[in-house]
Amino acid sequence: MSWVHTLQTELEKLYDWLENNTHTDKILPEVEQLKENLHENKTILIAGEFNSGKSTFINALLQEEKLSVDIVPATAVLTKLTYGEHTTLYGYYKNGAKAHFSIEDLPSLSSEKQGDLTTIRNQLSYIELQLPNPLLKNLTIIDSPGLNSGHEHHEMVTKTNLNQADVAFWLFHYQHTGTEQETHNIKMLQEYNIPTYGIINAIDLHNEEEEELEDFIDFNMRRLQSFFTHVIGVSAKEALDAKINGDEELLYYSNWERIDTLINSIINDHTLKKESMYKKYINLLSHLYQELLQQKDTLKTNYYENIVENFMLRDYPYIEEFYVNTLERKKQLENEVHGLRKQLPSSPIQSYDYLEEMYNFIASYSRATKVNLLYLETQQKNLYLFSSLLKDLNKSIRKYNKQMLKNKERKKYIEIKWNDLNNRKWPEKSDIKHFIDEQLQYNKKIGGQDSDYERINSKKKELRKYLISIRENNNSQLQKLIQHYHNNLNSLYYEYYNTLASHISNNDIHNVNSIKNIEIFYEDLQKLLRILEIPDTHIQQASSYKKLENIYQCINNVYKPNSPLSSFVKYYEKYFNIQLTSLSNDSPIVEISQTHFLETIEEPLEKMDYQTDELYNKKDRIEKIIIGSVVWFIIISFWILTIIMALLDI
Ligand SMILES: Nc1nc2c(ncn2[C@@H]2O[C@H](COP(=O)(O)OP(=O)(O)OP(=O)(O)O)[C@@H](O)[C@H]2O)c(=O)[nH]1
Ligand SMILES: [Mg+2]
Repeated sequence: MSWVHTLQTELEKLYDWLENNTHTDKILPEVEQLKENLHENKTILIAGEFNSGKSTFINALLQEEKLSVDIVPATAVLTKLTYGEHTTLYGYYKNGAKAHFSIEDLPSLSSEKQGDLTTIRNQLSYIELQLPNPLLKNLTIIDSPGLNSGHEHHEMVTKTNLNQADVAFWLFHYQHTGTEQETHNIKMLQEYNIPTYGIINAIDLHNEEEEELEDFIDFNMRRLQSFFTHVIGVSAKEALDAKINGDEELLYYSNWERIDTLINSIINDHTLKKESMYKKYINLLSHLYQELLQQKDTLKTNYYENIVENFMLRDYPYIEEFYVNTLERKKQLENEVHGLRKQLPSSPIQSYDYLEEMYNFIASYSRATKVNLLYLETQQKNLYLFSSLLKDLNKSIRKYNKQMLKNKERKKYIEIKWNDLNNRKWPEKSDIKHFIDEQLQYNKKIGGQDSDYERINSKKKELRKYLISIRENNNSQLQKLIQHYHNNLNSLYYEYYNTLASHISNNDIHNVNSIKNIEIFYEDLQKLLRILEIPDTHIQQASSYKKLENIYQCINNVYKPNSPLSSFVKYYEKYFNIQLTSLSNDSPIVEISQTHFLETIEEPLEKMDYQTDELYNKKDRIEKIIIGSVVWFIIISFWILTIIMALLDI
């Protein structure tokens, strides 16, 4: 994996971390910038005090006069020169927006001139000038506003964009090299760890008769050796002229050859970009460290350590005991409620005994709780009355059933008789008459049974109403009992929370949230170190990484798992998470079955209606046939007798 890829992945991870992290996202733009830089050309920053010839120097590098040059502070905006097929101008606003500008706007955008674009210029972070210049294919050049121009925003612009550079040239003006202010600014550049070359410009102004140029350079070299390993004297102005006009001699005097060599060696240096990117990354870590250090201080770990220590010694033992007791009482109350709820009938009421049992169950609570005494009294009367009504009714049913049994037997007897009469060829009239009498008597008896049956049924209805009211009394009393325990449970919670609050809020409940912040910070740091654990010694040996590790260690000492702080948060969560059990008040709907209380009632019998007229008709028909047959027999016999007597001639 190439270092570019490795660093890219790391930066992305870091970016995500910063985005999700609650403590800081301040350096997010820096990470973004670095991600962009990673894929850009090597970048050379041309810095120096105002008027030292920076823009002229860049023009000489480009061999064309592209940038504004002036005797008064000219460059007002950091100008980034990159390669492009066509000359194009972009402006990057401080808020991150990017805009395209016409190339004609370059002078008024980049230099300190009053005009229409002044307001826009003040909003810009930097501008990018794309040029089809071959040098820019390999190198990006940044022209910066002079650092002591008197315009404070020039310095700001330069400082905020320093991290874009991989290497820097510090341009001194021949006539004032290494003033106090200048050395201060050079030091600032070096804080960014950017390799910097010292260039003394405008050596054309040197008077060889006064001092050898080489001696002058050597002198300054020694003076500035703490800052630069190389100090080169050049004349940018002469070099530019020479290049534009093809003047070899002038080019020689401008000493520009040294610059060309230096630029080539920078272009060909294959480790420069990597070194520079890692340095920037380490710088970024150092900024992150500063940020996190500040955050760590706001967490006031020592303060909370003391609070927790006090809590653990003074309040914790009491609260823990109270907590355990409350849990125990809660369980008892819940069991009671559970028991009561189980008593709510959920299946058909099976027997009178059941009602009595339920009454006794409720009554058993009378001592412990506020069972309504009026309920007990009324319910007892109700039960007594119900039981006597039930007895009476059952007695009537038995009597009715007994009568029913007799009637049924009678019915069977009459039916047999009827069949018998029907089967007879010659039923006696007296028998038929007798049958009619018996049937009449039977029907008379049955008429009384119908009214008995109705009476029993209406009594049954009454009893059912009674049963419902008893059941409802019981249920509502049970509900009251459940409510009573429910209230007890609620007051238990009140008591518990009040006691808890009085103990914990003395130390301030908000502390817990603050301690949770320490926890979050601790976990975030843990994640961060894991992200930074890349197998690159560049990072792990960097002091900024070590410093980050130190912050982690500091927090770890206070907030590791099972430390008093982390235990405090856990206890807090345990104590405050006893849940209120919600008890529903609805009772199951109960079917009331009567059959189990009462004797079975026989259905009343139908009246008998045998048609006896038929029997009489049958008897008449048979009599007529017999009489007819006898008459005919006599006639025929008489007739035959007459014939015989005539034949015999008697
Ligand atoms: N004699 C001489 N004059 C130079 C040289 N280089 C630049 N100058 C002049 O110095 C003045 C300032 O040059 P610039 O290139 O604008 O200087 P700068 O550092 O970009 O200035 P700011 O953008 O204002 O910070 C101009 O008048 C240039 O002509 C040089 O090598 N010799
Ligand atoms: Mg300039």
